[in-house]
Amino acid sequence: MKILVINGPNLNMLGIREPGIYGKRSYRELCALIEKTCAEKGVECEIFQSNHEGAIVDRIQEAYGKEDAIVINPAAYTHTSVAILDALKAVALPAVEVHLSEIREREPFRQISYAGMACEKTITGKGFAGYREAIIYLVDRFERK
Ligand code: CA2
Repeated sequence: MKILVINGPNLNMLGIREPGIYGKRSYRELCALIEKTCAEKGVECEIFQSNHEGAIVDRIQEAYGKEDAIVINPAAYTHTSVAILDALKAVALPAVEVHLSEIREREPFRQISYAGMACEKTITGKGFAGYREAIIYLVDRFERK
């Protein structure tokens, strides 16, 4: 099994600013946790981060026929991007949406998630642990099939 983990704009800045919302740990530490979780579960993973909406759409399309599942934190594009929603729908891979913060308790503009409409599960407000939970969920789902 191969899992694609996609992180959207500014998540590469983790640990540098806004530790009160997103925590003190760096993006490298997040990648290390993702890789460790995948290794523990015996699955391959690829991590992709981009600040560009079109690059994220391209990477989702590339997953078709290549990866088995997607974990996605589209960051700010969560709340704006119908293009990312359409790409997720087009490839129709099982996907889980992750947010570090509890978006439901934040500003009104964060209350809509377009990408989430194409995801079978959404995990919010659990910090880095949300990625771990998403990976375990997708591996268990794959193994049940
Ligand atoms: O809670 C999440 O994971 C978010 O997807 C993070 C996005 C935000 O726009 C979403 O509403 C919720 C923002 C990621 C920006 O990350 C930063 C990292 C360091 C410093 C500033 C921002």
